[in-house]
Amino acid sequence: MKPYGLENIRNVVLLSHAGAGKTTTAEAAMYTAGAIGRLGKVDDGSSTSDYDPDEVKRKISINLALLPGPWREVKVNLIDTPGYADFAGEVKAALRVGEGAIIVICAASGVEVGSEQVWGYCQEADLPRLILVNKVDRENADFFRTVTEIQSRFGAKCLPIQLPIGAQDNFQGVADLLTRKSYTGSPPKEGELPSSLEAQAGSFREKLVEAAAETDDRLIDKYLGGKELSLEEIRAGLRQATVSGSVIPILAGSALQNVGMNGLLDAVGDYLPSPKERVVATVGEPKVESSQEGPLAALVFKTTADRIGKLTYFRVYSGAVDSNSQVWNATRGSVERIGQLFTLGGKNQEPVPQVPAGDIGAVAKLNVTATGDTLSSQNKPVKIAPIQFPEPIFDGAVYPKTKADLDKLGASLARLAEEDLTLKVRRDNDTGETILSGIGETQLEVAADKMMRKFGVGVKLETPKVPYKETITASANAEYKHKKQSGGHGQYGHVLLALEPLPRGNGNEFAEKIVGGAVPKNYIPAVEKGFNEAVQDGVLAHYPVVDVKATLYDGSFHSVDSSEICFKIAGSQAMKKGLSQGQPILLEPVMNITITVPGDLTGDIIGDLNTKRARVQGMNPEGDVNIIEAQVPLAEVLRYAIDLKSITQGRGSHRLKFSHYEEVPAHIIQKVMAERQAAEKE
Ligand SMILES: Nc1nc2c(ncn2[C@@H]2O[C@H](COP(=O)(O)OP(=O)(O)OP(=O)(O)O)[C@@H](O)[C@H]2O)c(=O)[nH]1
Ligand SMILES: [Mg+2]
Repeated sequence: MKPYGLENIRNVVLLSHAGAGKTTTAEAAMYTAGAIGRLGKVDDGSSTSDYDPDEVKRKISINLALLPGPWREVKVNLIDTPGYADFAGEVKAALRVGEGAIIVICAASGVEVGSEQVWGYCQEADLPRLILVNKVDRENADFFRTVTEIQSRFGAKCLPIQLPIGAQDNFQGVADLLTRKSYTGSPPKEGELPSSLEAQAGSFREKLVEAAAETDDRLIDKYLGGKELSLEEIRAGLRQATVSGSVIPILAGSALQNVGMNGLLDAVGDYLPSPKERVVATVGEPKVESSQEGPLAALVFKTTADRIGKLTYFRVYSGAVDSNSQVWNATRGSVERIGQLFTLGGKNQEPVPQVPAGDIGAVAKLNVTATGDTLSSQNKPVKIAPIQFPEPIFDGAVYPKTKADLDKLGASLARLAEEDLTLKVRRDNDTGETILSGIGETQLEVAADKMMRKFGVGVKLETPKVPYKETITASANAEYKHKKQSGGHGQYGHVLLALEPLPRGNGNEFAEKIVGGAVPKNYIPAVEKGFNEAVQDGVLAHYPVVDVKATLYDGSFHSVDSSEICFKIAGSQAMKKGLSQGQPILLEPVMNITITVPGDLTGDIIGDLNTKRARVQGMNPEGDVNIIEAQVPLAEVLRYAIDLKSITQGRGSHRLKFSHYEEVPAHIIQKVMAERQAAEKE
């Protein structure tokens, strides 16, 4: 592709509810633009952007993908994103580097939860956008019903600039409201506006002309004076209105049948902003000016890792990155060597000598650079605002399948977390499990598949264990005498311990008040060792013991047979006895949970919380949503992300934070102990 000036680049993010047709739209648009030679399909795994084996297998998008193509005088960089909520991190990254968006809405399903979600993202980012009402060819599709629904949810500023000709199995093409031309078939044949659409086209067109006129005093005078605006004037007005967000043009099409894509690409060029028209968000000073001449400023927005190495995706805002050069990573304060640059079209890499301002490129094998970093020049360092990724809310325990898998587990998990910044890895010291946290179950399953495919590491994912603990509720005195006479010299250690419960959260404490050397000073640390060993392994179900104080107050010794090991054994055995006598109980972690849901779902959420032993502590309505605060045992919410999704169809969100340990109620204890026994047998 020839080099393009800043004004002639469009970085456009495709967004939608899962499955509305983003990938198919990207495919058809790039085929129409001549950037790809063959029209691939998601359903048979041949699309350009869902090329990853995980995507082919599941027939959904998982990663953002780039599809650049020339259209008229502009270069369109389409950025296809996943619609599945688990992969929201990719959407956030894509949004950060686009100047405009296309929201795809299915003409049969209408506005869905995910449509509202991505609409919210665009509002937050103040991103100019188009709406494509896709799948007009489908059974039950209705363009006009969908437009009414869009307008009632998102406002009357959403205005069709096209109408479909026919619908469902009789869908033929689209009519342009401004030019009054029709485009039917694939590839499209140009014709006149069908007379059957005349009346509707007239009233929709009037709204567009009015919206265009309102952007400019001269145009509004002309319009109110009853004069016709020229096509150029209407387009210029609509462009300004779309860039400022006061109009959101709606288009119609069927990506699957490759119908309506010319109009879509035209609209991208005509109405969406170029890189020059958007302010670059930076951290502090200096600001970054979108320009080809300025010092380098580029943001790394994605990193992929495999056995061979890393591939880094970056977006240039100012200056240019050259192949085989050096840049300054301003985030790390370090030089980075740049090898051969590429532009990407799905998985296809095309080597290029330079990636200029406004454009997107990739480079392999960077040393220090990670997603979110800014590449700049060393004498004029700048920092571009990093990407805000969603926080992980769903945990899975990762178990290696074999010993060899165990050895490579840590390193390969670290690589995955480097690729996907919504994945976090930690070790739970209480349960000894390696915990992988993310946005949802599917994301973790994909991560497990990737570990096998990319690094050859086999893992099983399980629901994390609850870190139960044990404690006592009554004081108890316990005595243990360890005495053995076996041949040579014997073994002797004898201690008396006083156990008492401590308040929750205090931890364990060991004390001694030996008088008259009943236990010699040099053996006391050994008794404490025994104590420490015993509290690792409770008497109820082998969980760690907490909040117990033991005081060594008496004992006896033998001048020949006593040894440290004997006193350790005595200490530990006395503890075991004492714990059994102290009316032991099981403790479980209780979490603070904050749930945000649309107000009308509050009742369902509370009903569900009531089945989960939760205590609701507050409700704070804020606009349309209700924020519910509660305390709930961890054991009940290990898979809450999944429950919440099914109760709210994805319209809720939640956060969990550890609060404190609390006694497990009697009717649950038996269950926990039985599970523990079963697990230990295994
Ligand atoms: N009838 C019809 N089906 C379509 C059209 N566009 C896409 N589809 C089908 O809808 C399904 C989903 O299409 P995709 O392009 O994968 O949708 P997506 O939005 O990229 O999906 P995710 O990335 O997983 O969110 C596939 O089976 C497509 O063949 C269309 O215009 N008409
Ligand atoms: Mg897709």
